[in-house]
Amino acid sequence: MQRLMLGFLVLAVVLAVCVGCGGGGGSAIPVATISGKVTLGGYKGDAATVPVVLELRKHGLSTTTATVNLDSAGYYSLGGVQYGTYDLAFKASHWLRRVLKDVVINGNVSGQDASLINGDIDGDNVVGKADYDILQLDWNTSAPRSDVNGDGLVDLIDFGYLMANWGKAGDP
Ligand SMILES: [Ca+2]
Ligand SMILES: [Ca+2]
Repeated sequence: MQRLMLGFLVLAVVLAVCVGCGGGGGSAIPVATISGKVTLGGYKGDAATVPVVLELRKHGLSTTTATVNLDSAGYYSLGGVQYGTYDLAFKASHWLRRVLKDVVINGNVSGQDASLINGDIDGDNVVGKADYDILQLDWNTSAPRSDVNGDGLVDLIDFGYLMANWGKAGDP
């Protein structure tokens, strides 16, 4: 009888271990938090009001997209990122895309900083004529899409940023 009890006990332990290690088919990929600072070029407004779209392009695998909120100093943090090697693509409304390549995540990673170039009003990742056309339409208004420097008015200063960055393209 004791031997039978012992047998059940061993069986129970084996089952418990199996549930712990193999229940999900071994698919539990560890996750980490990435963080850094996004510099919104030429922006006088509050960075905390500008959502940044962060694409996590996992090499040879999927791409997931998250929207990160900056604090007023431009810092962000994103948790739940599966371990792996990624290209991190940052894009915000009227800024060009910036891609940080070959970022290895095998634990929490800080210092993933991106400096974004301003002036892409229509969001096609190039600063040029199409952006100028929209700026003209919004001239002397407070339209956020064309208020490139975030001072509340669409004027010569915003036009100046377009001129300064004219012809530039973001990372693909
Ligand atoms: Ca554009
Ligand atoms: Ca402005």
